Amino acid sequence: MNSVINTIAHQFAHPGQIVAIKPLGNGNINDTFLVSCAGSDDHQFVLQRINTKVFRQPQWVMENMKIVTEHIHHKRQTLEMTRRWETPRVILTTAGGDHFEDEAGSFWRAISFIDQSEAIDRIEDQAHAVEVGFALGMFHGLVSDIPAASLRDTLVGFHITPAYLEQYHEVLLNATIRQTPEIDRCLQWVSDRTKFATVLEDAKRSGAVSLRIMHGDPKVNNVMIDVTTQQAISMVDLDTVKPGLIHYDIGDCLRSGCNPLGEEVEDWEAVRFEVDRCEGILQGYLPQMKTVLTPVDYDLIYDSVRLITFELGLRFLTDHLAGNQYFKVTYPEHNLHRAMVQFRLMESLEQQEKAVRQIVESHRSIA
Ligand code: GN1
Ligand code: MG
Repeated sequence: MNSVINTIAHQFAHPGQIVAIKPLGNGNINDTFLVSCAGSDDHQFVLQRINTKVFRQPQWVMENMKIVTEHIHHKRQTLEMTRRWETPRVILTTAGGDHFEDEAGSFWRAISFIDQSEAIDRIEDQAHAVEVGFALGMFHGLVSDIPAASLRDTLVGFHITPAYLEQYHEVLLNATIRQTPEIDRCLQWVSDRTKFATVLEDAKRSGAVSLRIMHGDPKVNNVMIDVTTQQAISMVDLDTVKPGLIHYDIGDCLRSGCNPLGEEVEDWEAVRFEVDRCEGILQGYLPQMKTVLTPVDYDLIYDSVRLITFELGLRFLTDHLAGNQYFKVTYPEHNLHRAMVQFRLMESLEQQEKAVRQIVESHRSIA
């Protein structure tokens, strides 16, 4: 066990002797560890080092997280539910703080691990798709009565596609770009869609849609699945919970869930947007949001998936061109390949626009 991390884990009020610490998940931004303790039912917790180059005000991340988890916790108790639903809780330090700052200035915090659950990277079957959609609907429903203005903007510009486009243009002006067929293809993918990039922000400006609380990162492996029942029991990774358009969340959940090959696949040309998965996710999501969603929200679902897929491709591409400053990489072209996977997924979605719109329509008529 790494002794530095072990010392840090001991700063948090843990329930028993710490017996193991292992890296957890494959996050692109923060460093995450699973800490196991002996002699207690609450035997595991999640320890994270927040990337403060990305989250400039990490204490705001904690503030938002506490408001949201406490709200969900109380509201959950008032709901008559026959199935399990859990919320991660912030674990305080032994001194009573919500984080620990080490000598190097790193910002550490701990949250509870959802017992008897697993995070699955890709959707395995239709039932799993429905569960992933259910989880996002449950989350959005539970936070729908928190006024957007009561949370901080912890990551300015996060999920505002035109802002990413501006950054991209700035990087293009300043970077020396090696023209390869792959880069050329990416540049083309972007330039063909610059007008489209404003679709959600235009809708916000015109008042057609408004700010709510968004999760910010509702990808498949942020939905915890009960190991016994295989039902979704929690939405985790609440770092990006902040005021925003939930359309980006709906889009992101579909972007992640309908790409069976995953974000890291090498053969980007094989990437497809899977319409059946989209049907499953919406079947899990929409019925729970019946009373929250407006007709305009339904109108924007197809565009939202297309937009967030474009946006993530653009973010990976920009980071590649800027020298990999934001997302963790394991080789120099990593972000370029990730960008190509997203752009190819977007293209595949575009080819199936009609089918996706039809699925949305069929649910709108039920609602
Ligand atoms: C980042 O670190 P992780 O994997 O939880 C990113 C998301 C992207 C995701 C793509 C704060 O999330 O926006 O969708 O990578 N988070 C941030 O895998 O930028
Ligand atoms: Mg995340």
